Amino acid sequence: MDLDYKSLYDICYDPSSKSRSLLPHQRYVSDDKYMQRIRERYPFMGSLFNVYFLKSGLPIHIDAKRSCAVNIPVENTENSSTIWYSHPESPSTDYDPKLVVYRISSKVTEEYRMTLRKPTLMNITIPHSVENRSPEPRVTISWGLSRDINYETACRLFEQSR
Ligand SMILES: O=C(O)CCC(=O)C(=O)O
Ligand SMILES: [Fe+2]
Repeated sequence: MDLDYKSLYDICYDPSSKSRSLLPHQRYVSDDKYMQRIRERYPFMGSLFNVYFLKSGLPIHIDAKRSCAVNIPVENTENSSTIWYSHPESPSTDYDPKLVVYRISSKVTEEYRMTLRKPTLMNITIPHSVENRSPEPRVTISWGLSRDINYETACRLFEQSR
């Protein structure tokens, strides 16, 4: 994805868009010309995206209502990690309506960690968390794909639209 980071930064810091959204971190693509333009090129992107200002991070979770998302670094991701976990049996989950995720309380094992430095397609049906070690908020856009598109299909769609 070839992106204009100035536009994305402005979207994250636009105070007016918040009042139109469903939850504080959610935004409508239809509210922003630039996001609409990206969606014209990648029509399989969802109609909502999340703007995350994370202080310490996100708990271990799998996402509800989305199977994969493109995460875009906007500010201060350098000192943070996205961490992926495996679980021995089916995990016990608690729905968190504020974050729209299932928090995972059962035992998991860290498998992989990465620092978000460029737009990255993530399989968010696998347990994951975010750790921000910086004192400043970590600002990102997490743009889910249309709900019925799984990770393998998403990889293929991006491959085809190059
Ligand atoms: O910001 C990240 O690295 C991942 C955020 C997340 O949990 C998600 O997009 O589902
Ligand atoms: Fe997530």
